[in-house]
Amino acid sequence: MEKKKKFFLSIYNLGIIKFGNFTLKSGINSPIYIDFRPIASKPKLLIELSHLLLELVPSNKFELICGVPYAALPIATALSLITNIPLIIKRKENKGYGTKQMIEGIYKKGQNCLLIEDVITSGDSLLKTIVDIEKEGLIIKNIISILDREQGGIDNIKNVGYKIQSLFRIKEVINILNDNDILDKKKIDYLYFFIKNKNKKDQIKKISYEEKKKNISHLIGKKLIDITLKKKSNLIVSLDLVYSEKILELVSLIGDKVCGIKLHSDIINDFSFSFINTIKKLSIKKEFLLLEDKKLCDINSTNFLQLHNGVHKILSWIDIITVHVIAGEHSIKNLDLPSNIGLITISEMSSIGQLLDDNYIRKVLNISLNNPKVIGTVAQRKVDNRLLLFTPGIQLSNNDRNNYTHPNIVFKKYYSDFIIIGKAIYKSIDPVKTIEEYRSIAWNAYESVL
Ligand code: 5IU
Repeated sequence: MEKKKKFFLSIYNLGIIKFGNFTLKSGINSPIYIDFRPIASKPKLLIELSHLLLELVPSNKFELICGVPYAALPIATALSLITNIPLIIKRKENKGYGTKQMIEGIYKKGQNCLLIEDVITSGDSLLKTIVDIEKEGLIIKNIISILDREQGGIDNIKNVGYKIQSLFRIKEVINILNDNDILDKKKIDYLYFFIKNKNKKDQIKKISYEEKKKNISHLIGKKLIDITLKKKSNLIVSLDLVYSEKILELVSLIGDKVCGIKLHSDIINDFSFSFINTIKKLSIKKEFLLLEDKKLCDINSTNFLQLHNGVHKILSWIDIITVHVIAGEHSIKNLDLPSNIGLITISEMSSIGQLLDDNYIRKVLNISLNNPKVIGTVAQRKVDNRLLLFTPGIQLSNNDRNNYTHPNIVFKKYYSDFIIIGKAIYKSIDPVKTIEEYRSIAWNAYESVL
């Protein structure tokens, strides 16, 4: 048997492939999860792997070795020990203090580096590592991955000008398992079916509001889409103003151009239920939903108390409320929410230096998909099509300093369903003109992706 195949069978026995239902970084589900970490506990296999990798790129070609954290770290270390080529360590996140250095080790600007990745899917995490290494003045000469999930990652990396090779491809690996009768036929057929049908370049497809409505079971999610389609507006305006009169004035002007108005009721100095009655009436007359950006973030019992008590009595008037699920899935279960109130989780924030990383985001998406009260999530990336995607941090005049993004980018790049806009509207000298400008740009951006 070919050396490579034999090697694969020995690592397969370590449990590197798990079958089930897994949520990947993007929130999409996959029936397989591949994890090369167990090899780190088998020194002989690690050395064998290093020799196989060296057949792809001869060691005289590079001066440094780096592994994409964490899974590729032991592999990169083994390669370094075998070849006597120095290792550099890429941090997953900076230490948060001191030099904020992302690369550790001894190196000089201009040296060329071999980069090792364990599994390549879309190539996104690899691209982030490339940026960090190049920032240090190093040159990425070659990249090797152990397994290519054949989901477009290799092409994405090649398209931006890098040389990349993979030791195994997913199809090849399934063939090996099939040829050696390792898995029952049903599982093999399912895997072939999965890679044939789902392993497209970009697994999350842009779907229309009509299609999305079919995916969303929550009443309020469906209602939001209906309003959007009727008004041809995917705008949610955040009226972060501190006096109710100002808020009502703007709602009267722009209410018929938006699908939602978002409030922070706790910043309103003269909050009253007569204000709530008026805005609620306006929301019915002008057809928009009311969102309270409460960002509940506590343990379940406190979230429950905050929802059902307090001076703002939010459950009596909101349609949608935002939640952080930092306290885990139970924090948003059994909150005794009426069926006409939906939750929006916060997967990712728009602010520079926000602390929510890929791992956290993946877990929030998973929780969101499994809680029927959740209609969608806030994020700055594509998410599973069973969730509505809300994206804040939007302005037409964006620049590096303010970190705002143009609507065209979020609809085209993230497939956002709704954009949340604050200052651009409530600080505008002509909000009526500005809202129409945003509405038409955002609607055209949505339509252009379909
Ligand atoms: N908001 C963000 N970013 C986020 C989340 C919420 O800006 O990641 I989660 C809120 C804050 C503000 C509104 O209420 O959305 C955006 O207002 P501006 O467009 O003025 O930045």
